[in-house]
Amino acid sequence: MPKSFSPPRKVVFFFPSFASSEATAPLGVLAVATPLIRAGYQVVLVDSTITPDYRKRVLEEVRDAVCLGISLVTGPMIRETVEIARAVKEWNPEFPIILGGWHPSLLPDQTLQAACVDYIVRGQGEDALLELVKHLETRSAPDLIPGIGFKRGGKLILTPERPLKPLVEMPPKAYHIADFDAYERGCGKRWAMYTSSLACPFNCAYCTNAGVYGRKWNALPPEQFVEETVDLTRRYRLEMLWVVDDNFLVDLDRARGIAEGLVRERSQFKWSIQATTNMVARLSPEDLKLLRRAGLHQVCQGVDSGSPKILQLMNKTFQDFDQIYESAARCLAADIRPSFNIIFAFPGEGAKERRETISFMMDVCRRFPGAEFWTNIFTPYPGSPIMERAKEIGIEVPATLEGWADFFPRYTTLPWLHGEEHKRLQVTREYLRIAFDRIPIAADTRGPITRIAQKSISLPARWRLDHDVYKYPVEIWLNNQLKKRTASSKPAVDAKRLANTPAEAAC
Ligand code: B12
Ligand code: SF4
Repeated sequence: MPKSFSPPRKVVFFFPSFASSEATAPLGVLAVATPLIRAGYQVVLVDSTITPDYRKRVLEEVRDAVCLGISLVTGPMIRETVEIARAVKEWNPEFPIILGGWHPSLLPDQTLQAACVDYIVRGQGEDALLELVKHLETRSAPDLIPGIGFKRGGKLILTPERPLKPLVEMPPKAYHIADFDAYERGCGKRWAMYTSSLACPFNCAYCTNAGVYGRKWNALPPEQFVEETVDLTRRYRLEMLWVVDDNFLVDLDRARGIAEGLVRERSQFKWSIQATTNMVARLSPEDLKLLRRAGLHQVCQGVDSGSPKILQLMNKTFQDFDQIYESAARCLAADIRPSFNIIFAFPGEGAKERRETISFMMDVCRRFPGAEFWTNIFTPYPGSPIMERAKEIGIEVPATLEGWADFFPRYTTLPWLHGEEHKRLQVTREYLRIAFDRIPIAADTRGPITRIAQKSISLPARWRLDHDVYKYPVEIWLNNQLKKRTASSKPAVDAKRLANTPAEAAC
């Protein structure tokens, strides 16, 4: 007897671009895809970074799908989120659109208020999305699905929070739905992200993490880390993994176990981690050498300010300057690159504190060649402790989903940092970029002449930073000319159409 044919049940995901050539597969989407695939759904991912005609692709793919899921963080990703959601609604106002990820998790009501959004998922999405998709198919009541939001009769309804699950109970991510060839064409490197722990025990004033994952750190055991990462890198021929854990080093024995396991397995890939400086400073030189032998090549650390006063205001008294210097020295001795982050213009930072930070950065870079700094201007994100003081510090909080698209210091300024002062800080940051080398993820496509020319302007840039002089910024003009020689815009590659994903594949 011929088998009866039922069309594949399909869920389409859209990942809006964050306008970076350093893109790789979006881990949030890969995470929520697995339970769907295991339940027999076909999953299609359209990532705008590697799909120039993303709008057309989404509109084609949704025609025979159950719903569209979009993953986003606060900021410019909202622009394409709204563009795509509106385009789908124009085609079919009844077609369900679900938003998940950090922004909807932190601002569920406001996100749901947008006319083009039907459902939001708060926090971990693996179980919630599967239950929601099943509800869409059966038309059962969504009220009993924890951790979601929906609309009924013009009213917004948020169901009770879904308790957080430890990472070890989560299924593996569906890496096979990602087109690593296309990401490699855009970035020049073949790499992926990997999560091995959730949450962070600290509570920095600008950080949103506690709002989504709480502060109870939990992690995968070393054996699972080793087995999964070795398999992943071999299966997809990846040269590098960025372990996106907030604080990889909370459990030192686990870190040692991972390093020993990778050495035993003769793993070939490089990896980088994020950890607080106090945790890094706890590692002995032997620990760091072992981690290096296991492929660790970079430790990203949020130093955030060179001013003790600002660190106090940031609630970062868990780290001190000795630990930062110690961390730089020990990492470099083991041939691991220490990458430090700085946040300028945190509320309370004045000219004196900014100078302190710049002098501190210069001192670290001079004493520890090879250490690098990445700087940002403070952005008050929803869900962070500082945001509770928004009114007091003069921040106008956007009232709509669309309003958050521009809520980003590159496009807006802060009440205490605007006009000439804002310009001056941007010029200072540019000089910091010129003064000391930083190694991005994307392949370095600079020719030898560009490299030598950039090196030669680093000396006057350092002089300017030492003397706080930024008038007539000729070096910046020169650097921009040099950058034009190697400039790459949003990668013009199209992801190959992903084959229908068989339910039993890979996860
Ligand atoms: C990797 C990463 C990036 C990468 C993204 C790469 C990529 N391809 O995704 C890059 C470097 C580009 C990036 C950029 C930025 N990032 Co970022 N990033 C992260 C990081 C470290 C990991 C995210 C991740 O993949 N986690 C692993 C996955 C599995 O977890 P998840 O994302 O939470 O996903 C779960 C749920 O959220 C949910 N979910 C996610 N998507 C979806 C979709 C649907 C449909 C559903 C139902 C559920 C769902 O289910 C998932 C599984 O449980 C987080 C910190 C963190 N600890 O998560 C910060 C973080 C997300 N980033 C943040 C920020 C602020 C930024 C920037 C704005 C920083 C900046 N100032 O430049 C930029 C955005 C730039 C832009 N143009 O928009 C904030 C977000 C704050 C906020 N309110 O949104 C975080 C939380 C860091 C922090 N502590 O402040 N980031
Ligand atoms: S240490 Fe990092 S992840 Fe932890 S609370 Fe502070 S900023 Fe957030």
